[in-house]
Amino acid sequence: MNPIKPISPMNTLSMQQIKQFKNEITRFMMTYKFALDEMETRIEILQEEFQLLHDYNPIEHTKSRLKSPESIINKMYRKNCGALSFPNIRNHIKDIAGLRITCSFLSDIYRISDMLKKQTDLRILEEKDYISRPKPNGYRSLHLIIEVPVFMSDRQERVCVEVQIRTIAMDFWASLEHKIYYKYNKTVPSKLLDELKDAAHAAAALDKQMERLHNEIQEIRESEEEAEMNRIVIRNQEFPLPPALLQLLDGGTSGKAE
Ligand code: 0O2
Repeated sequence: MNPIKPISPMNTLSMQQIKQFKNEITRFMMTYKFALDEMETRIEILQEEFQLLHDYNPIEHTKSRLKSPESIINKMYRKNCGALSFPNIRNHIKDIAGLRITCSFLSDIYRISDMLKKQTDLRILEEKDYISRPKPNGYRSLHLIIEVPVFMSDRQERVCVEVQIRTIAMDFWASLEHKIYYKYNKTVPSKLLDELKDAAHAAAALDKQMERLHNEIQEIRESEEEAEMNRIVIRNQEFPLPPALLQLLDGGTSGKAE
């Protein structure tokens, strides 16, 4: 693709040039939209499969966004990325397509990340674990930069998507912090910064506590299921299954504790 020409005043560009430029940007952004669609479908499949097999959905909600051309250009300047060409933008800006996955529990974050890592046609280019190592301001999340294959009518492209995986508590904190950061135009009073740090610690403690409760509930559920396997209930009357009958079912393995 051609380098993006320095932008001259609009009235010096012909309609034809503007049209062509618009067309190129649309084609460029389109591949990122397709990559996001692809990732969202994969996440929906994982979600549905998990619900069917385990009667549990590890994902609370997902949200995707495409970075605006304006913020892409600003980031190119901010990071001193050199020429404003499409290949250069593609090389330097890895979060043009962003997908945020919000989970209920900490363990779900790593479970989802592992499921994505097992998909052999996805390439994990980068992983930042801000959960095991939170940012100094308290920010926590797991970030993956994933290269996704996108098949179009005349070509295949590998397109980067930034996937952020976090719990509801992490998301709550991050969206508030984001609002405060922009409200104060990035110069937040130190008292507020300290309070935000405290809130981040509280959110982390809540995540740990919820995880512990979740595990306890799972254990209770599993032991109830185990007990259910060995009895039948008819008209509120309980009949334990005779061991001899259980042995008949599959060569004597069913009913035995694993
Ligand atoms: P937006 O609008 O959410 O996309 P870089 O992406 O190169 O600027 P870095 O360090 O390479 O920075 O990327 P990193 O640390 O993986 O962070 C990228 C994204 O994570 C940010 O995107 C935010 O969405 C989120 N993030 C990172 N740190 C913080 C934080 O301290 N607070 C909050 N609320 N979010 C954070 P953008 O492009 O900044 O914004």
